[in-house]
Amino acid sequence: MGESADPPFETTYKNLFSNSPDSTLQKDSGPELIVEESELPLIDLNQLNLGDLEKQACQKLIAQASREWGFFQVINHGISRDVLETMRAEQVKLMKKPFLDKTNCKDSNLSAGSYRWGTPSATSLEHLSWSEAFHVSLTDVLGSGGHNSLSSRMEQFATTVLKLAQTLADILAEEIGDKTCFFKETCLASTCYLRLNRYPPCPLIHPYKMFGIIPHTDSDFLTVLYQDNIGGLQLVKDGRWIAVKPNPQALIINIGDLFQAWSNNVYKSVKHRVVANARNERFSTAFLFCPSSDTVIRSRGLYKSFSFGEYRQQVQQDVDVFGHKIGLSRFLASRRTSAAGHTGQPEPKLTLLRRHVRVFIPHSLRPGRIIKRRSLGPFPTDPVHRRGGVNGRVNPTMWRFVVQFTHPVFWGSMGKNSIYDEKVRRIEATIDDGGLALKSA
Ligand SMILES: O=C(O)CCC(=O)C(=O)O
Repeated sequence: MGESADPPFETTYKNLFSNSPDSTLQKDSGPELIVEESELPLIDLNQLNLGDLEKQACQKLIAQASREWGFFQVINHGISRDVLETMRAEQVKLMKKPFLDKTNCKDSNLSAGSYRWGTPSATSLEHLSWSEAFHVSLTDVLGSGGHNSLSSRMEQFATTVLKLAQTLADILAEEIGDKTCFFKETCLASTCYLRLNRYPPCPLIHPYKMFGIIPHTDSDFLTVLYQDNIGGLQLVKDGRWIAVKPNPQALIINIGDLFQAWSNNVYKSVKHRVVANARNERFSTAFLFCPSSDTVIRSRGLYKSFSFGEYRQQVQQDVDVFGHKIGLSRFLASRRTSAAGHTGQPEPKLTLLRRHVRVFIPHSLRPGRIIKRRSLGPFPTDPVHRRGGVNGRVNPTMWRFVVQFTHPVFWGSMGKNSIYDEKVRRIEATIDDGGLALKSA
């Protein structure tokens, strides 16, 4: 009998299934994931090659869709069917390998840690992504000279899609009055990523109650997505989730967090998710248009300047501590103006009350829990979290807990979340008028 290609979702997450109230498993309850299907704005990029009028009209459509939807589809995008289909064939071959070979990145020449599946920090079924992916830095595949067909197909796909991404980014910049070389200088083949996604069928619970990928925004400038025709991608439009109808001729483009910050919120990085499917597996390939880590993203006022490296580190820290990404709101300039001492303005007065504070121990950092580091951790002095990416166990005698202030007035001195390490088994927080006392036991 051949070894299974599917990750062991059911055994690894059995506690989530058994802890889930029966109601979550039933059809009529749990998150409502069946939503109305809609056509994304469809833009014919051939218009860019015609006269000035057609070109300008096309540029305006791209900017309008990025402002109003954060998502659109393009046809006549210049990526040949052959490049797309051969990429997909190699992706399918890779994903059909035995699970253990994928976890070891065996035979694929990809860096250890490229393979991800499920959601290690999930504490309930609503936090679980029923999918597996290779998250590939293009430095792993560039100049591969065709040393295996997977690398050479990825290189061919990525270098072609990069040109499309640069064209779109330049248009979006020009449409907000900033004709710039910024994207050509900072987003290079070597700084971008490919994400090869597979969504195995999910026969377990009522499948349309399960996420293939949980709701998120992308942490890049923009994403170019090549999906098959199974469907399942959904996004938020005007406060409602809508389902994207697959179009086999089109590539999907979506704005990421960096573009939202860079454009000072003109273009929208919109939440999206994928819904699991009971019968069919689904594949998608995402090209993530990213700058180098030290590139500074300057917004025109709404956000403070931050480097891409800082952004990613903050996202990773939030995922470790809270189990989910917090994203751009971490970098709002107004946070700085409310911080003590930065503005010279007196801090608004507010008495600290019970409702302004939450004290908790993040599930992902419970004592003894095994964690797998993927990148530079937020707590570099802790042996588990030191630089370089190691697997380890959270120190079983040391508890990390978080005091979260829910009102920005208190963020000045402490930050929104203050993290403490204590040799304790119990934390008690006493909040009296104007004061917070933490007692450990
Ligand atoms: O598979 C899709 O349609 C979306 C993929 C996605 O959101 C991601 O890879 O972050």
